[in-house]
Amino acid sequence: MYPYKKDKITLYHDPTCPFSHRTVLALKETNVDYESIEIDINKKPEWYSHVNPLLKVPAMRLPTGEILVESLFIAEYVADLNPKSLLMPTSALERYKTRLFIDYFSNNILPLPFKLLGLNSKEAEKQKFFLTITEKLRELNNKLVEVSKSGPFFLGKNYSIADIASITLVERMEIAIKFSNLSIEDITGIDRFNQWKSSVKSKPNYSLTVPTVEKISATFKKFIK
Ligand SMILES: N[C@@H](CCC(=O)N[C@@H](CS)C(=O)NCC(=O)O)C(=O)O
Repeated sequence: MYPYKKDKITLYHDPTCPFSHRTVLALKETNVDYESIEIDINKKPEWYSHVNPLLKVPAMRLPTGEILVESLFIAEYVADLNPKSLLMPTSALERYKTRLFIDYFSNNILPLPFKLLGLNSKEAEKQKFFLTITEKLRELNNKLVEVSKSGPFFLGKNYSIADIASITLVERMEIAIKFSNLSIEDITGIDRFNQWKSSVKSKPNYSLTVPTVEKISATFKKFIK
């Protein structure tokens, strides 16, 4: 009916998809042995509707046959499989802060690169929207400072799903900004954000799995108006 590995987790993902990338990072960081099945979202195989009727990636099949969807919930499930990884913190307060941050990020930062790309041909609106991005980055910087002043990760010394959930979209934001002939290099007041970003990007599993700028830029076509 559809391909899967009987005795282990099977991940269906498109390596150029930021949501898929979250799940790959969680699986690799927790050393879960899994089967990777790459799906090109522009040419989904017919059988994929049996994996996820919503036709979205990522999706993850458990050896029991159950299929999990939604990248954040998959990442949290994977973190729970290996609590020692501390990808999901153990303290109730840190778990709360992690979830609150991811919720803030999803509602405030995640949509920015896609909105920017939508303004590509409207120069004045694009410049105006860049001011919003600048403000939002400062706000994000302050959220990072609030939780840990010294970093380098969201929670401080421990890398967690808060980092995994946000970095793959920050990567798209940086590339969308360059693609729009704008630059965040001169933005002041985002030192903690810059420290966080370079620390998360220097995790070996991140560099091993991040798609090239060219591959990410190719996914922007459908957002450009
Ligand atoms: N909220 C979902 C979003 C997943 C999503 O939108 N994935 C995109 C690819 S990045 C997709 O599969 N889109 C379907 C399509 O383009 O046909 C998650 O976090 O897993």
